[in-house]
Amino acid sequence: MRIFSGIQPTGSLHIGNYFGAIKQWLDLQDENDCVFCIVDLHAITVPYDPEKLQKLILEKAIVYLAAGLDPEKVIIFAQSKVKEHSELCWLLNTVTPLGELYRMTQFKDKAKKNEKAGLLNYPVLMAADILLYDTETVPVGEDQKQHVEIARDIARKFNRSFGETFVLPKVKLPKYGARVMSIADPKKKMSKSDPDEKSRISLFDSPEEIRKKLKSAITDTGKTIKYDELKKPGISNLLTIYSLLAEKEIKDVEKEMKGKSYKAFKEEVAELTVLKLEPFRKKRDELSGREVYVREILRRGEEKARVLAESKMDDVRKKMGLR
Ligand code: AQP
Repeated sequence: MRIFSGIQPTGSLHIGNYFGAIKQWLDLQDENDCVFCIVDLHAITVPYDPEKLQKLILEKAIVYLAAGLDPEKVIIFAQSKVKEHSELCWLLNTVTPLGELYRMTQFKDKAKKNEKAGLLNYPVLMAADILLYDTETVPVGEDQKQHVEIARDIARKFNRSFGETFVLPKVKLPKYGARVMSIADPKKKMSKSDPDEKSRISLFDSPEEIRKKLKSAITDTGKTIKYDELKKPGISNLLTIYSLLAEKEIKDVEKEMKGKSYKAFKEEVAELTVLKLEPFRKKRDELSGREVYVREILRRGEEKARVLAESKMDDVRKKMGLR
């Protein structure tokens, strides 16, 4: 199966990105043809610092490798290096109804602060990323489900107008962890752009930072450690995080934590998080000193991706009467 997914080189990756996206990628990399992109063209749809962009791209490549993606098995590259993404985005714009773009939840949220055409177009570029590689499956977190669905609609519309060209992609969400919530406000999803640093656990937070953030995690006025998203969103989120890290069912974690105070439970979550994130930190430190090697992986990935993208675009241009 062809798999495609990506992460924006914005901010530092958190455990939500890991459980929503990267963990699924690790499970898929052995048996499938995987293309994992660092979507820098998406990252520039919100205000950003051009001076820092290349550094952030390299950092994300390091995260992919530190998490365990094997560059011998998967293609890793930066989106802007393969020009076909932008070209296909433009062509897909010609079949995409504007009304559907205005309905996208992420656009509505982000446009409050920054209403730009690039932000409205974000899902069309994402459709181009996915359709360019004949992708069958897109493993992402829940917030991206709507964007994969619109990519499928765009593919259908294009095929209807110009003849069978694109595979219709399907979204793949993890069974648990598709929407890890903020630990400072468990009604919002954990996000790298949240200005409150205490809202997320980043993959490379130090043990002290992890302990401090979890100590101040929002719970409720009750006493029982029980999963109930509506009445106990904070505790439910912490139970989810613990169960994902421990690879245990939530009901088993509830039993294990029965009778403990919220304070003691938060300490347990913190210690397990420190333990489980330690290998990431070690691998990242090791890879940070091997910049040339990481750049070479991106370069090789880019070459492989370009071969696939060029061949697809030949077909698309022909179908559209552009050659
Ligand atoms: N809280 C989350 N729980 C589960 N999955 C999540 N993802 C993001 N947040 C959570 C998934 O991570 C992948 C990469 O996300 P992205 O870089 O495209 O940006 P995003 O979805 O917008 O993630 P952030 O962290 O909220 O970044 P900002 O703040 O920059 O917008 C996607 O598969 C996403 O579903």
